[in-house]
Amino acid sequence: MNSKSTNITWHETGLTPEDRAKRNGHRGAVIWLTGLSGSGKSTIAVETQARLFEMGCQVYILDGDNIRHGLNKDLGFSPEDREENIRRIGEVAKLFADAGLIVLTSFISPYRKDRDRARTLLNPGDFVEIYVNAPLSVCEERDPKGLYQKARKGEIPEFTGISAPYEPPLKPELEIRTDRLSVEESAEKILDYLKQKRILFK
Ligand code: ADX
Repeated sequence: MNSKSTNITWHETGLTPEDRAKRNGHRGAVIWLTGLSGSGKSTIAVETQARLFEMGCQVYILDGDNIRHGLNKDLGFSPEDREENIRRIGEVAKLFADAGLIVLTSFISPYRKDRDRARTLLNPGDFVEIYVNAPLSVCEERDPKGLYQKARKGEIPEFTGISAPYEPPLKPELEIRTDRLSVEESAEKILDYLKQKRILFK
């Protein structure tokens, strides 16, 4: 989206990311979970958040269904609306990361270009794309909200995986096969990555 405002300047605010990281024991970062509905994004986000919180980290979840009740309640599921959904979430996640938090985002985010754009908002290394991958048949079998069944009956138009596309990441930092790993193992994999990359260093 082009900027409408002119005559605006950027103000430094006196605290650096390093100041915050030193106090928190971790850098601010965006952990971007992408995958089909029912792939396990929210479940993994909740488990990972609990583990990080337990360790004393500043952590927060931005979740598709929740954000669509508020900030993004004016958006539907057309490609344009999904693009705007992800654009706003990218910006919000960036602000939270600037504030020093580890942000877990849980959105289908089906389009590669939209995820790539969110990545450009962060410093290299501070955006961790995680492909939460379970075969469509498994997601459909789980169908936690009964939406696949509705989509198959034609009651939900443009449903991801059924009548709207999902573009898997080409080079995600991590891939988690939720049909093979438990929720605990999945969260462990994320924590290991954060330690290995020194996002988490306490
Ligand atoms: S995204 O594609 O724009 O990233 P988002 O993650 O915010 O989607 O929202 C997805 C959630 O909205 C799904 O988990 C599901 O509960 C609900 N939903 C409702 N309609 C659709 C649809 N047409 N396609 C996908 N998800 C839908």
